Amino acid sequence: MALLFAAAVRVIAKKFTLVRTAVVLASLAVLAVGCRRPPEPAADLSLRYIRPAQTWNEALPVGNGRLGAMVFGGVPRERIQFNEDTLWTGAPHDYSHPGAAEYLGPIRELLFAGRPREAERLAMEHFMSVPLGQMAYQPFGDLAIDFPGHEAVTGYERDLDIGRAVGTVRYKVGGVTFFREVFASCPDQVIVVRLTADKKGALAFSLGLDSPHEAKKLTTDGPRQTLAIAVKDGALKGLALVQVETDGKVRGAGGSIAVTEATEATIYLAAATNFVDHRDVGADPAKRAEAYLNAVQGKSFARIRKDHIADHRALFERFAVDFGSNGRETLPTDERLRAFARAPEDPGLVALYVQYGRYLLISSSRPGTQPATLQGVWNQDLDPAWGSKYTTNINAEMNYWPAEATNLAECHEPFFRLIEECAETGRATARVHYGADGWVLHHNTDLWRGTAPINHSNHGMWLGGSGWVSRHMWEHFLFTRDEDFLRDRAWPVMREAARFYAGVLVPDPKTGWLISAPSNSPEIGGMVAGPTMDHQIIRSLFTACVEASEILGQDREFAAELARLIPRIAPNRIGRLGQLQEWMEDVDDPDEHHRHVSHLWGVHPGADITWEKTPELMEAARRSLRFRGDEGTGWSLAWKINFWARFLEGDRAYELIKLLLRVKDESTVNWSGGSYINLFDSHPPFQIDGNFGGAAGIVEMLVQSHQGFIDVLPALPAALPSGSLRGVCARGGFELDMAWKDGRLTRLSVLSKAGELCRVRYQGKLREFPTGKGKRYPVAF
Ligand code: FUC
Repeated sequence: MALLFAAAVRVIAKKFTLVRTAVVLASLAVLAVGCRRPPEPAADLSLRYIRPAQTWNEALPVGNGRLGAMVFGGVPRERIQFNEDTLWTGAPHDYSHPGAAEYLGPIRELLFAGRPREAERLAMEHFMSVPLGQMAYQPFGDLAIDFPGHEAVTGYERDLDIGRAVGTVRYKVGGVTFFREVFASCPDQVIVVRLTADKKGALAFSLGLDSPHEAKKLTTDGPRQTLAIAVKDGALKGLALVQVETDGKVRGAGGSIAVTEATEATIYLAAATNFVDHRDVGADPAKRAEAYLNAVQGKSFARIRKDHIADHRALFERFAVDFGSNGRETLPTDERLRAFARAPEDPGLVALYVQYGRYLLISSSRPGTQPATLQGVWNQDLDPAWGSKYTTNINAEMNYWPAEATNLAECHEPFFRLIEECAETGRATARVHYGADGWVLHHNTDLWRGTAPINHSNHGMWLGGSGWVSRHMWEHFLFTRDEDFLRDRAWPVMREAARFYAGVLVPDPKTGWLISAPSNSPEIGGMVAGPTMDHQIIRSLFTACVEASEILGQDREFAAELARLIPRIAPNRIGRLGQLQEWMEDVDDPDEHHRHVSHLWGVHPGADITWEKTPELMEAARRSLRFRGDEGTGWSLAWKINFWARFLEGDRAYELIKLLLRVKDESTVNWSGGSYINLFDSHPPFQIDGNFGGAAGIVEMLVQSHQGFIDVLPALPAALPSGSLRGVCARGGFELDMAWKDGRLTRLSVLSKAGELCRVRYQGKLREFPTGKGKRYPVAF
């Protein structure tokens, strides 16, 4: 093989110029690599279609955490709409409202006097973020590729193989097969488009960059094109570069690069901005983009592709899920979704949804990148829904629900960094708005790490954000038992978040309980004193702090103070309808079908309300969820899957899965969730949280570990009678492999990564055994 390869290289070297030789070598290397490539992941991990995307929500996402692109797969024009995760409106900025703290007392007094609308008005004048809103995530640009003569094509297919993170397009024109591959490489930090024809010299196309930003400048120089842009409202600038390598002829002129008489061509797209961090925008985008592009010049396409696939698989293949098949995986994904709407028996689609959530997390959140926004890393609008920011009263957190359990803890990292940065900026907000120590995050943040209350005091005053996000760092510790992480990163964040709440809880004049005020119960009921959710979050944070201080042997006095406060915080209460009260007053409306179900936080993602510990509260919470009903936006449906999983009602949870997989088109305007045909979650519009929350919820039906033991198949629905899971993580530093058949567990083994005592429960039976680090244990029931 090696000899043949060398001989071929010699022959070819005589025939072609140096540049062309490099390209041909690269393609030979593809063949060589192809021979040695390990077996490909299961082929049914693909989304596939027999038509190009007509709209953005039909296009297919690729991403490397920093760069994202939506691939339309069009003929005769391909559109690749791309993003870079640090391109936002705005500039480094402190959003605090000077003098706000003076109004905290008066706002509280109005609330306690039963005059909430006046309290809201006073807060609007003196207590809100400056400016009132936060900044928006921006699209970067479009790469258009035109294929003259490709109007009438046959045998068209496009797909996205989420096991390898490669999108492909294939079709024929006049007997010639044209093939495209697109991926976003994390090791090489470029988006790569590979074009081939199976007839020598038959490939011809022209390409050009463009951008929706008004301030843009395009220059073409031979095989390279440069697009420089600047956002309208803010300090951020971007630079994108495309470079074509081909065995054909290349001519760059005017706004485009034309390639003719080619058999293959590779397009590299690099992009960067001047963003360094939330305080610094001093980088040089051109230098950065050029460095990315220069770094791939000496590397063959085959090598780049191989490294990309290996990098993706290293994360993706740590976890596997199989629910069996009914043969529908051969259908195009849009037809498959429509078939599911008619007959929701497609266990393979449910498994694909879990893996797609993991694919999206790997593609939008890698160490060193920004966390996944409301749209991950994918957005085409200058004015995206809710700024495509980070809403912390559910959405940003939900994005990270699958991270630990589905074995993608690294992908959690960007969120940890955001939390640490908000812990910095939130210190100013705590001081300026509350005269308090510690840090606070209200219901939203952005690239600049805004932490003050935004939009309107009837929902933006909610102060639970810092408590909820801090829990993510604690959860990472619970899953990994990584004490270094707990000491160095989680503890400072958790402790200072707790310090803020310890400083601002106030006695309720009516009941004497410590409550949070002013606040909101997201996003219903306007400004209130003492929403149930806040108390659940604060209690859970304080409890975690007491435990962490014990483990670390640090800050014991502070922990003791928190321990004294815990029993004084307003408890969960059961109201007149047998419901879990959402507020201090028993005013829940059983006909309220609001998408937020915040007072059930203690059921999920919190862990204080369980059938074991607090069955009456669990019953009341379930009653509240029944009142709220099933319908909701995508993320609301996803949360309800998790709730029903915790209520141990698998069939009920499956009803919500059906709604989440309900096929949606662009014309959907009412706020009921579902899936677009590219499986993006529909809020509507597209919002990625439902993808992540849905994936996490399906796993929560199969493995739970929030009660001090691992519960196996706690909410298995009749619709998933047989299946297997590999590499699913549980708290305590455990990783499980398991299978079930006809609704019964048939195989279970537990890998212990931290050497802790293992407690596993199946159908009420508990097994308990000590473990050694790195050892795997079969468990029989
Ligand atoms: C909150 C939710 C909306 C949406 C937005 C991003 O305002 O109530 O449904 O998810 O965040």
